Amino acid sequence: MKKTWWKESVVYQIYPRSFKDGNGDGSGDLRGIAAKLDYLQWLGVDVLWLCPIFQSPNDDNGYDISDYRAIMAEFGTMADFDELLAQAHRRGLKILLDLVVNHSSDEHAWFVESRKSRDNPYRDFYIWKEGKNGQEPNNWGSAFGGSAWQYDPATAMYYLHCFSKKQPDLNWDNPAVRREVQDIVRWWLDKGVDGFRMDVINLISKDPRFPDGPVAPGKLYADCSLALNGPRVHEYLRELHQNVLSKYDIMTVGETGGVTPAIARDYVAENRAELNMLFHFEHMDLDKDRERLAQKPFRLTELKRILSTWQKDLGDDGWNSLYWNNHDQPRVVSRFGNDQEYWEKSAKMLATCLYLQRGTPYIYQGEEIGMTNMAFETIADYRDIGVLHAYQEEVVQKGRDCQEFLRYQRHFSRDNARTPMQWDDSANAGFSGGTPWIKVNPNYRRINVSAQMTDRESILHYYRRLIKTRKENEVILYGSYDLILADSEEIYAYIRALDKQGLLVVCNFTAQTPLFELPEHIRYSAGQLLIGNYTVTDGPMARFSLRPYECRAYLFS
Ligand code: TEU
Ligand code: CA
Repeated sequence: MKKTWWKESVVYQIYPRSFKDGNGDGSGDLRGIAAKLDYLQWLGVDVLWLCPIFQSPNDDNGYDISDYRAIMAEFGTMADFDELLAQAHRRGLKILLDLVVNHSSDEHAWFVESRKSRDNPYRDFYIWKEGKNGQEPNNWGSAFGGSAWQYDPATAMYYLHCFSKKQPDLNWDNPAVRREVQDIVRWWLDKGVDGFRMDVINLISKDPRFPDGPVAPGKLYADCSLALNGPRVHEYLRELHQNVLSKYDIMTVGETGGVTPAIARDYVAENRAELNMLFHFEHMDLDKDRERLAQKPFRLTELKRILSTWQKDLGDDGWNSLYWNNHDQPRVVSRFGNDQEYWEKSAKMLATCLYLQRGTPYIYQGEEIGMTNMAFETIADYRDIGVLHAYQEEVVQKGRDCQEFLRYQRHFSRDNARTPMQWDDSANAGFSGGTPWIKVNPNYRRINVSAQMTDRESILHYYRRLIKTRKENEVILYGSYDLILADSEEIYAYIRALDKQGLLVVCNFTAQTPLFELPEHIRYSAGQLLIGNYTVTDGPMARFSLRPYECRAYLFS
């Protein structure tokens, strides 16, 4: 397996709007990020992924871009960005930008032109279709609810938007669109950025027949995700790679829903020359019934099966991204851990379980201090377009019980991840001197960076230690992975091995005290505790009982 810097890096994801407000207007910004670079360097991460910072009307918080070469005014100026990049590089930190090119904003100059007339030179930058019998061209639905087609009276045709109607899908079948995207990517790489996270990148190629899709019970439309992994997606990614990406020493990670390990290989295998790695979502729907908007029971055996399959199948060719959290997901400690009595133990355990696997770790802002879900009380507290649209559709239109709806959103809403970063116990968690754009989690007095900085036993210090431990042990970076005790619903345990070095990782996902027993076929001579979340007095590594949410990693040879 080829060794590269991005396989040995730890990525830290920043949601700029909620990270740090530099000018007191209530919204995070680039100067705010720059002010926290020392902190990030101290933590030991290598790469910062910034969610979109480009000019945008913010229908979907920057995922609707109206100028790919300009900085969103609320976040600062291009000079602020140049300064941030220089300051980051000075500290050895790399910067990834979020490339959102499946769609643009409807306020982008291309779309403003495109909608003017049927023969506008930019008409084919987007996907326009005639209606069918006075209705939408097909039954595709938008990810945020309703049809994925919007009728535009100016030209009496419909345009496709797999997300909101302010996010029209670009037409990648048009070579001029692909050239524009290449130019944008080259422009930023020439500026010195270190790579891209590519938003819904496997949605860029639509089936030219635009066939109707299956409609789930109780729904009106087919999920637009049926258009993922379309017919020409690999051709387009290879073209982008060959013409632009391959000319720079950068990293790329695709956001790709609807991808199994078998499908993933075609995107990330080394000889494919497309992407370095991707985000799959197979472990994100484990406890979520998307169709019914309900919680479903979490089964550890399922989580293990999914993550282990990815570990195995992208073993020697391809590379995994390791994440529990991002700006679209609830907080992991509230989800697969325990944000009450075992908050600290379970946060450390979850980090250990994931970040000692093979792949590049992604830490989402606040995860390193165990930030939790937020109990928003009313619909007025929410900011996410996804929640607001769902509310209209489910509660207002379909008459669904409002409390039940809010209960679901308290578990799963994207706004759980978007509350301001908790820096200290001063007003607004030290995030902003103004009124934050979204409510601060009231638990900030207890959970914040400043308190954890001074406590060597904190989650924050544990993350720092874990990152350091990864870097010091080649077996964590490049060793093989084998799940053991696959049938346990309590313990997640696996073995990593490289040459003569072995690593045993044992994690208790419960508040109980299950007994761990090393399977007999595994031989070892001596074990040394590398990291763990409880004090361990030396004892056998082959058999011990675990305390609530305990984790241990033993190095052996
Ligand atoms: O998300 C793509 C995506 O598939 C989401 O709809 C995801 O399934 C959902 O948020 C989970 O609740 C990306 C971005 O990460 C997201 O923030 C954007 O809203 C979306 O693309 C459109 O750009
Ligand atoms: Ca600001």
